[in-house]
Amino acid sequence: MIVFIGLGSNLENPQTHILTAINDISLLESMTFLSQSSLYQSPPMGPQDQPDYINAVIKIDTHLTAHSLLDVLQSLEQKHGRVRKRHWGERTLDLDILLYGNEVISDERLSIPHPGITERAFVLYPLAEIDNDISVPGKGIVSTLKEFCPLDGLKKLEANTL
Ligand code: ROI
Repeated sequence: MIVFIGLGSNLENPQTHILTAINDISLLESMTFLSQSSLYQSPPMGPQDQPDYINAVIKIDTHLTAHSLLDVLQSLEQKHGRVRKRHWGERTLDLDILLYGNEVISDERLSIPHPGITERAFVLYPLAEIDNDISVPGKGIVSTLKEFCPLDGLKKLEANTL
């Protein structure tokens, strides 16, 4: 299954958290790393009294079910000492399953496609950088969705290495 994962961090050197998380994921035997977007910086969505976020999106291939993949990603978040201080507040590492093939999944643990995709520039622009033609089930094509989504201060970072 082709899967797109969104990464976000705004605590304790966020760029390092994102880059090491991408590296960790690329080393997992349960998935094949296919490609990644650039790193992006964006003002916080939610409470404004928190640092800017670093965001990126990666594309993988995996035989894991969406729920097994979520387990793997959540243990990686824990490994990065995930702290979540408040609702919509700062976090060391956030890993979201954005798209799981063309499947629509809705239960207590998962909402796929991720409900924020269409409104969040920090998800949509990195997705479009990987592939403009990605289809979001029930929503449309990424390049079209992007036209209706203002940048909201999103900036592509030039240096993407540690
Ligand atoms: N805001 C930005 N810019 N980037 C994120 O990854 C992000 N993640 C979140 C909330 C708190 C909604 N705000 C965010 O979970």
